[in-house]
Amino acid sequence: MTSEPLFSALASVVGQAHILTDPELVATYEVDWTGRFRGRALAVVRPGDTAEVSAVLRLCAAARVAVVPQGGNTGLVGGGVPTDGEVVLSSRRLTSLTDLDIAAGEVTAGAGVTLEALNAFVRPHGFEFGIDLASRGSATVGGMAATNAGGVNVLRHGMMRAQIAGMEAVLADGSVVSRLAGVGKDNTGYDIPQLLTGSEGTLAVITRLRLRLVRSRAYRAVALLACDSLGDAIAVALRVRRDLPTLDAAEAFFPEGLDLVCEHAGLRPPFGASYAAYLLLECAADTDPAGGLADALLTAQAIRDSAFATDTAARQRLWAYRERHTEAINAAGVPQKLDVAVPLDRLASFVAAAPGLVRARAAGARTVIFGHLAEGNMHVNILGLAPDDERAADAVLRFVAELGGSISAEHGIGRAKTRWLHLTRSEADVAAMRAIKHALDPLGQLNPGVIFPVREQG
Ligand code: 2HG
Ligand code: ZN
Repeated sequence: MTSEPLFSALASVVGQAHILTDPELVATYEVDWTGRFRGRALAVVRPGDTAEVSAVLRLCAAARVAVVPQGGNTGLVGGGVPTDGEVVLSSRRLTSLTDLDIAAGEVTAGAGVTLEALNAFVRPHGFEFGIDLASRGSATVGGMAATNAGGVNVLRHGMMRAQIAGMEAVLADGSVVSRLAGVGKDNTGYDIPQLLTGSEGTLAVITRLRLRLVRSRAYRAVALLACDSLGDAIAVALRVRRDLPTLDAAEAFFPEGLDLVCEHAGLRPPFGASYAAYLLLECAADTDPAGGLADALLTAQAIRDSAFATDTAARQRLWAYRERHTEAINAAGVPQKLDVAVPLDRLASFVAAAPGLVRARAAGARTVIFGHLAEGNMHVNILGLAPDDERAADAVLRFVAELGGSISAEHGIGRAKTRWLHLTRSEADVAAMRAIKHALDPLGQLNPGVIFPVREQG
């Protein structure tokens, strides 16, 4: 059947300029940031407000064409790209920023507002957003809510879920659910915004968010520390966390990743020698936290070398060693990305064992690990594998499950991890999730193949 009637109905809703079918224009929406997940979209539709999103979903449901919601397309598990013939619903035009409430520290943002744009809007008023991540220039708040994004400040402010005071979203049949009106307490039944947070576009299309903000801190201090083992780095991080409520970030990386970053970005290594583990700490406060951070580290004998920074440029130079891992890895090849968490007391053994598990299944593969130490969340990136060779991934994820961890700590299940969902979610859990999916999207219109394998959907 021809798609022309659907295209012209969609064009009459969003305007001809905002339905893209030209393969050249559609191409960037069809592939994810890593280059691993690619598909074919029937069209890309860019609605300009909630009413248009609703009309688009109604038309697609009537035509039985599935819809893939997409924000900044910075996801890493293939959850925002089409497979074969879906309509991509892009949130890029949903960029309203309204109702900044200085007293409550809240703002209402369209789903397509980027993290950078949100911060630019609220910073002049003394606020910032509690989540920060390297893709801040492109990642949208709608995508961050749909995936319950984490980032580098989770230890202080929690994940995206904790920043959401309200939400407006459109269900698969076009109906609009909304809890944006800001009362601080509201126990009137199921909390739909929280249900939709982390649902990866499978239950609804998020259109607007009521977001909690945090107060900007005037001073920041960063320390990059070299340690002889991850165990030492964990001990230092836990101690600083206990002593300094100003601690904002505690990130870890290792020599393999540091070498790759330095080579890719043309950076000089931070220290004269190479060490087994690196720990990056950042404190933020209303008064200069540098002295307190240095004092807290003075007695930590496990630190072999250190670099400190307070001004913005010097802090960014230290952060670059951590933040540029993702791009450096991608420049080296198309990675398989495992985003896992294990209990902190098992983290060092996990990191020690993971590269061996990979090598045993793929002798030439290269494993690069880095991540968010406080949550035991490590990004295990495997380079040098054939795209469909998932034996190494399988071994690592099974090991994570044995250790009592999570097979996806922050990026989500997407299309990449559906076959392993059962490792850490029980049959009853998955059945309950399917029942929710079926109740809200009985035709399986939204993001088929994400979270649940496609055939078992609904
Ligand atoms: C980060 O922590 C992101 O920088 C990306 O979650 C992780 O590239 C990755 O594997
Ligand atoms: Zn991360």
